[in-house]
Amino acid sequence: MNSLKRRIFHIDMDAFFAAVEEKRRPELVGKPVIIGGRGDPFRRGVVATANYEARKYGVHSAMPLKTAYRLCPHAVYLPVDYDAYSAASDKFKNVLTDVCPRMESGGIDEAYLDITDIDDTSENIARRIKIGIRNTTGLTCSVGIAPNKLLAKIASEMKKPDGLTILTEEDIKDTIWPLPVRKLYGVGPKTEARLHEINIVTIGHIAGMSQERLITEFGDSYGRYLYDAARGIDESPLITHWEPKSISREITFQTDVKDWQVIAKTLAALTKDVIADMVSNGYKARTFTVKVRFSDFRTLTRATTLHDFIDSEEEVRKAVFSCLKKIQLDKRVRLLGVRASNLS
Ligand code: TTP
Ligand code: MG
Repeated sequence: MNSLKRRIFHIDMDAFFAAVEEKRRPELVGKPVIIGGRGDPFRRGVVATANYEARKYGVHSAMPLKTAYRLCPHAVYLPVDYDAYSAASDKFKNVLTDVCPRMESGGIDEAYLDITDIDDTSENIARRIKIGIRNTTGLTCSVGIAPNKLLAKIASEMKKPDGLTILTEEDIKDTIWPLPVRKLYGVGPKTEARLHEINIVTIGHIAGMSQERLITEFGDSYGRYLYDAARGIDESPLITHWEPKSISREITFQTDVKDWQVIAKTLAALTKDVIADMVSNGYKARTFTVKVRFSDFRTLTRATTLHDFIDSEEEVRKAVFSCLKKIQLDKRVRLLGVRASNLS
């Protein structure tokens, strides 16, 4: 039985935006730092995050900046630099996929790993992850380890910052049940308010309710979800990659083209590449789009949607050229593109 149990990690970066800022501006270390809006507490905006220093004053995410200023006027206020945080996010996720390719991104600063098949102890893997992230980004993270995503996410929050928490099914009663209902993934402010109205305050209280009662209160699927979740049951798999929504190719000519023959030949070649991509990935498509950008950068797209999903060269080529026919080629062409979407 034990060998069937999954080992799921949830990794969550500590005070993420603030930590990235502190890393590149060491003079901030030790000071309260609040990131939000344009970094001006006198203008509209909310707190994206605050470092742990600022949290001591009661500042937290989603709080209006002017409230934060009332609580902590001497903090350093900084604007949100999304590009910097997303670069750091890519780096830490690369560390994770190096350790274990079965990774699901949970957002800019969090991810799940399914390490069930990796031949090492959970503690060793966690150590490697923490060291890897520290070496590549200079940042710390907190790791939760559990038999499923639901418990792993609760676990990663339990000892922040730089935490490592392992939860097993045996811990549910003592560790999970005393927590407030909001700590259960999927319970938002509305459900919390409704639960409070019926005197349900902790996760344990939810676990004390019958499935019928939960279904009556919250509907069939959400009621069932709450019944299982309160017991730490979650079979949901990691979603480790996203299916492509479309397959496309485009090309910018070295010099703008007027000759219809060249345009047609190029379009045929792009179409062939798209078909090869579709076939090798096992996709058929129903919608085909041709994009033309003229020398003056005016860009036109024309699409055609068929009744059936297709992948044969003849049919796809026919669909693509029917799109091209709808475009009046009255200027030199700078860029040409083909896209297959509506994939199955
Ligand atoms: P969190 O992981 O919720 O927060 P955190 O990383 O700042 O702090 P902790 O150590 O408790 O994990 O969110 C990650 C980032 O997402 C956070 O740094 C800023 C951003 N964020 C917002 O912009 N608005 C929000 O309301 C929240 C909660 C987060
Ligand atoms: Mg975080």
